[in-house]
Amino acid sequence: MKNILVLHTGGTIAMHADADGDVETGPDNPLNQADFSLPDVQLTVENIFNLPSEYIGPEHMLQIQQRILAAQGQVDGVVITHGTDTLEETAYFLDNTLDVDFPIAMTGAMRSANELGSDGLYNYQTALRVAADDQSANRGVLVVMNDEIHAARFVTKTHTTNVATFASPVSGTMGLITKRRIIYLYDLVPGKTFPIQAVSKNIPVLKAYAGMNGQLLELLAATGIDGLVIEALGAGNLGQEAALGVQHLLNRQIPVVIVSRSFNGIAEPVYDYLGGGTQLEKAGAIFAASINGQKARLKLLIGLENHLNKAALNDYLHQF
Ligand code: DAS
Repeated sequence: MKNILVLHTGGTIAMHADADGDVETGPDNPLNQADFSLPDVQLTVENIFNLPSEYIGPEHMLQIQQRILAAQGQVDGVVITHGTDTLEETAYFLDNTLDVDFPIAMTGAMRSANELGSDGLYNYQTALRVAADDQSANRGVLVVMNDEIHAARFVTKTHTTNVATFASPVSGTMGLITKRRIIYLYDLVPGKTFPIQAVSKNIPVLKAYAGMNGQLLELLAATGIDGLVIEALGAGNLGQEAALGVQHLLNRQIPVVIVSRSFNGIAEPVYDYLGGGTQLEKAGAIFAASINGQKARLKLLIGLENHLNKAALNDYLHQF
């Protein structure tokens, strides 16, 4: 018998559409009336929140992380149901701060409980199957949606409404779910994890664009932020004025992390001119290889909360 802890947090999977088709939260999570059972699986269900995931922040992620840590030795797996808008961020936060040997599977829905073609109950059942499968252990946090399994490290929401919204552009889908099987296509080298007790750092994310100047960067340098993530152009480049703005932050010892605004690929220092990645790195900016801005922000937050020095922060953020 596998004992699976289920943590419901809210999101579309827990919502319903009203007569006008507007999707809203309700007092009871429809999943609590889920009418299916899995052989040899016993569920312990907790409604930890009932929030649209736009309302979920690092403090909520920390609460989920602490609940899972407290369950060690008592459960064989965890399923978290969550809104899809920030699901990848909660998954990534947990993937970087939990070192547990049981599976953690997150899922959500793109259509609410009473909409035609609702995907919530189906995704919930497949997430339970994945969490109860021995193959799913020691793979980090998994995102299970639409008969696919994705690693928290690479998954991202790619479509505003499509049930196939979650994809892993850099690595590809990690696993497939059929009516009878759970199939893993590859393993990942385990990533480094850190403990975390607080999530107080103020770290904005800025998307670069053609003609961006240094004004916002200089304002941010003066406001006392703890770090900044820039979704830079191409492989990790900025215009000349923006590069000078970055220097203001670095001069104040404020860490600046560079990712790419491109949907796919690896950010790395290539171009050796003012604003080019090579000169940004020489000036002290840190490149985060394979992740998007929202994930780099959480990684920098975890690194700063663990008081990592520049070299350790560099290694942690460079980690693929
Ligand atoms: N309601 C949004 C959210 O909670 C979308 C969703 O859940 O799919 O993230």
